[in-house]
Amino acid sequence: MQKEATKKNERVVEVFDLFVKHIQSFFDEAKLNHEEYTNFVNWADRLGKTGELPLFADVFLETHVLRSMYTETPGTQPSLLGPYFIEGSPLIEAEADQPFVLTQRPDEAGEILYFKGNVSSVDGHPLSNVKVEMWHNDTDATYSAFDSVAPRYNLRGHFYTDENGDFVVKTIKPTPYPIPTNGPTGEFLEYAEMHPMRPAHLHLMFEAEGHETLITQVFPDDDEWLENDVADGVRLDLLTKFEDKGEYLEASLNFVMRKK
Ligand code: MBD
Ligand code: FE
Repeated sequence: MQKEATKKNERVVEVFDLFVKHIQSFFDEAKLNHEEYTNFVNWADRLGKTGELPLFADVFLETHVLRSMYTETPGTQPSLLGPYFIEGSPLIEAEADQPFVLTQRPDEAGEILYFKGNVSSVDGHPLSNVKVEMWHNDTDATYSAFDSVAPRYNLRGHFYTDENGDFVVKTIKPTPYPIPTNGPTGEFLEYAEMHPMRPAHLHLMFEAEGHETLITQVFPDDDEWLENDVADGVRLDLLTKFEDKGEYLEASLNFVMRKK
């Protein structure tokens, strides 16, 4: 016990020292004067008080952590968890050969989307009974539980892959997402004359025995914001065609999980 606690504290101290050191060298490099320093602290205070700290971090920093972790290793590329995941989504069940239904409002606006996935391990064999968590936004571009009038878990749920590692979800097509521009995160975009858009995306999280949890996203391959996602979350192997079948759209992607 004692030993583990010491080890853990060492890691915290190591990381904290680096954090302070690098913020100090950021101040040096930016040649921040005292007034600018005070502005910075006030801005950070607003970031916290408005609840935008996770948004700012996930838009401007999260992709950096992911890229340094994974770019060279085989398996599906992870992408951003983002600020809009919430715990406690409903378990969605379905009759055999029926899709898992993510929409909770009978009149949910949007194009109906059937999304098919297969989950396998890096060694090639399919993974059955993988917990798949899925969430995405609606046609107003809002996420349930955040600035949305929809039920808390609308367009959110989890389910399990079948014996072949397959799953099919019935939902609606997600919408390109403008990050809020009226708060401390978006104000920089205006100064820099940058747009606030993320391409439309599905969020997915996979949990399987003996494997690293895979947190990723899926993007329609014709989205207009793919090449300049404000949060830089797009990876080539996460693009897929959302095929127009007349009454609905159909898309699919295979996911490959890394062993622990
Ligand atoms: C999102 O919907 C998102 O997924 C990320 C990573 C950042 C901001 C909004
Ligand atoms: Fe998102």
